[in-house]
Amino acid sequence: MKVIITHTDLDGVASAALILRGVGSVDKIFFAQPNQLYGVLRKIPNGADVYVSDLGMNTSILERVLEEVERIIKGGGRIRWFDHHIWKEEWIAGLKDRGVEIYVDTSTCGAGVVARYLPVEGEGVGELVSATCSIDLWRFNDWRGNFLARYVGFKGGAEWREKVAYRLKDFDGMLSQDIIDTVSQVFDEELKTYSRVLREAKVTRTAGMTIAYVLKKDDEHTTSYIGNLLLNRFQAKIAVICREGSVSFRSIGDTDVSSLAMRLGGGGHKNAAGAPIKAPLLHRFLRKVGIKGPYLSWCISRVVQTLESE
Ligand SMILES: [Mn+2]
Repeated sequence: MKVIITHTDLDGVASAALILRGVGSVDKIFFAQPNQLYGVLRKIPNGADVYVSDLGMNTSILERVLEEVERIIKGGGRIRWFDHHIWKEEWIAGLKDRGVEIYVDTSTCGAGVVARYLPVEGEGVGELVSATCSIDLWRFNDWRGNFLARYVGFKGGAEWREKVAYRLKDFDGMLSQDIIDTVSQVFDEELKTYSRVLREAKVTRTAGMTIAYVLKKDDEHTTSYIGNLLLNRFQAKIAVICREGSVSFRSIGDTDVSSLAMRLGGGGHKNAAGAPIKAPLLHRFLRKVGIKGPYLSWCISRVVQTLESE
């Protein structure tokens, strides 16, 4: 059995597309958030041929992930892991000890790591990597990335993402009419989201920094744009995007949010990171019935406490 486990965003989907291009086809593609990785690994049978991409590690899942990869490999399986997030040396060593072939390279995006180390070559590969890194690394230097990120974000769910991965497998650098039409629909919705974010965002100050924060739904292709919007509009050092089950951080320049995320049990990059969070049941319930205030206050107070406890 051959499977891909990858992140849910453009980088994850593009990584899957490049793996498909490199290996032909697979039996199943799992799309996961970092905190869902362990749950997915548990479902993988012994002896499977597994490709993991664009998914980092964090201390809260490490031990359980090690157990699962050991089980899969001892059963005759093979695991190749491609990532570009910040890893501790001991995490890499732990996986290598269990036989995982791991490639971590922070100089590119997840799709770039797959292309470089699987490796995958051919027409359009460099273009797909460039467009993907443009969004994922916040370079914004390849306009096609803006289209592809929205194409991936058109619908939630694994079915759509898998369809996109197979479509991008043969990406030749051109945007098809189908992509352009889908993206224009997405963009209309997005503009509504941005106005809502600016209406609902709040600002707090701690440790001499302005922090802008907002609550948002689970669709995540807009996270970086919302982060950028909050940082700019409120002249904030850190933008905090709270959602059900997780929180994302964005910053500019020297402000490092990856250490903040790590202290909350997550991880990421210096200017873009995230962590799992679990609010008390009451707050989650109120949020579900449309009373968002307590959830957002709880989320930002967790972040502020963590920043102040440095
Ligand atoms: Mn990525």
